[in-house]
Amino acid sequence: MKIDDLRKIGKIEYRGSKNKEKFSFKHYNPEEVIFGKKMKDHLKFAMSYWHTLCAEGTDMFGNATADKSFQKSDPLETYKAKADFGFELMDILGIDYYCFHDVDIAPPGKDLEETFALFDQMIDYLEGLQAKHGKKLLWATANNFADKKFMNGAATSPNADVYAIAAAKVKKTIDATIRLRGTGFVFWGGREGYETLLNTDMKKELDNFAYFLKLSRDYGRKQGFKGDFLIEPKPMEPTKHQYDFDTATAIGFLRKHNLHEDFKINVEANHATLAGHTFQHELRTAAIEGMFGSIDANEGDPQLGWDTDHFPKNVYCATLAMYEILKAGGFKNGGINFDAKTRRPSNTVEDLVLAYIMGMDTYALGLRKAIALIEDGRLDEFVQKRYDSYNRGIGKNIANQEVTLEELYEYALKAGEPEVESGRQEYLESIINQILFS
Ligand code: XLS
Ligand code: NI
Ligand code: NI
Repeated sequence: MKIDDLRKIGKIEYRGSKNKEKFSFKHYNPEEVIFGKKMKDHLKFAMSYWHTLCAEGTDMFGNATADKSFQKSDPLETYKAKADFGFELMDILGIDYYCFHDVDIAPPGKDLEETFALFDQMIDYLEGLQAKHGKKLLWATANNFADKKFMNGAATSPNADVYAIAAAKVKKTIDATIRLRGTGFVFWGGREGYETLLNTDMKKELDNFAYFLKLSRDYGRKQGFKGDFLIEPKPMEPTKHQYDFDTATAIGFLRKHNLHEDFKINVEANHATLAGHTFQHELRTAAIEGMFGSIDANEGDPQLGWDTDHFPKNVYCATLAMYEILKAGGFKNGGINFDAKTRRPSNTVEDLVLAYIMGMDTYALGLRKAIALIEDGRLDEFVQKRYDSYNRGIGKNIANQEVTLEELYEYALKAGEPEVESGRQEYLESIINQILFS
């Protein structure tokens, strides 16, 4: 890939939904004020460093299809060229934020010390680019899953030296997050789980993991990090079973270990479906616990069934996601990170730009439609009415938690057979279609 190809495309502008110019936004109009805020502030789009600037299209059966060396051979120069390309890509798309793993931004050294020194040089470089291009760090994370040493886990490794190295990488990445004024720090536990219980002390692993999160939280707060620590749940892949299985599991774990004040959830769409949930379910679960933080926007392929990280195109799903997000009060420290990659044969700079345009337009349209649903009011009104029995009489006592089991017993004996009303699912689904397609 060449930066000149990016410059040839130039800045992507909003041209409205009828326009056929492929390098234009059809729905995303960043400065437009809707529902009290600019679209860009509702959506807070972020570029994922790993998919965009590092991944070259390899899979289990095939070699790279996209060259991301950016015409450099020296390792440090290559990583600077990656960064240059990334910041210009964000410029032409009008993306204000980015997210990275420690290993995405700098080349590895011969040992940990040299690796950290190279990392520091690249943090200086990124700090310069942020100032030059007016970009911000949404979140960073430590990649404690790819290297061979993490094959049995990192914070859940049976090997204490591996645990220490994982902790050192987290410390280094928290320091970088603070320097780059990032508002989030993510833990995604790709190897924090097990392949078989036959070799696993699950209790020890979970306790060690909780302690790891506590140490990281305490260190970050001591250094003045004011943003969110985030858990990104995923049920499986690469491990057979991941401990952060889904949002409810992660929240239970955080509460048990008294970490819930500092941690929130980074919900990924494709991880929700892998866990057998909808994205909407995961967002609602986080929101009702006051722990909704950020999202990784992507989608899976229903026929494939793993974390394929497609760029999001499903407006139905994006609408329901934005509906939940608006109802949760919108993003504060979080945003929409495109944890997504183009398909392997979509291997040009043009493909990358077109994929981001589609993803951003999908969420922009989702936002517009979610607002329309809220303003329409029929869904809210229906749900409110459906639970109306809790606003009076015995229902009110239940809602206020002012009733005994004996009182309910007496009441039930006198109440007679209740008239239970229809859930009206098909009608409600038709409202969504009406809002989406008219
Ligand atoms: C992988 C995860 C990963 C995290 C960051 O499935 O989505 O990309 O977002 O480590
Ligand atoms: Ni992710
Ligand atoms: Ni993922």
